[in-house]
Amino acid sequence: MKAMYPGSFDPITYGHLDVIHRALKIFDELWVVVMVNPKKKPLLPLAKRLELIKELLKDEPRVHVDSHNGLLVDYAKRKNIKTIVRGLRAVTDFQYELEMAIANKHLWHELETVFLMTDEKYSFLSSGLVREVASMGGDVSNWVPPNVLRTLRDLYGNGVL
Ligand code: COD
Repeated sequence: MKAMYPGSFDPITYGHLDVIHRALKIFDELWVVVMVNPKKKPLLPLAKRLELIKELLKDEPRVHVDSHNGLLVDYAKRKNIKTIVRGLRAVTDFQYELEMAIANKHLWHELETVFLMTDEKYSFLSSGLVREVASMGGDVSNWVPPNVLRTLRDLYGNGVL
């Protein structure tokens, strides 16, 4: 069975990677899709986010990394993927995730959203936190993989290492 894990991944964190590896225990194939989120102005360009994720998942033949500009359901329909994987960290995620899941279901009734609980050790971790701490020179090396760290270092200087 195939599933899709959509997100902004700006940048990808160990929290995202944990969701991906756990999703692979449930699904045979996973499409990790970097979406253009009209509500968010990204730190990293789409091409960079894609490159980082492809690098990280290059040895995982069951993962396909792609991008999409437009409605999530249009991508899902085109690829005939009927399951979306999302991560849940805290109650603060719930309202947003619920709205998205219901809206997507309205747009394509065959679509189901499956939620994976965050691993306890990543429950505080978000791309936004990484961006904020890195931009102020804080150490994010426990939160993002080395290729992301290098990208942030190039952007903000050596303080993040
Ligand atoms: N532990 C577990 N899960 C995590 C963690 C963590 N530490 N960090 C993030 N996650 C989860 C998030 O909860 C989310 O489920 C997923 O990983 C991706 O997170 P982000 O922040 O990278 O991505 P989002 O939330 O910005 O993605 C939103 C979309 C881009 C998917 C959405 O805006 C979208 O679908 N846009 C396309 C247009 C569209 O179809 N809109 C209508 C939707 S109803």
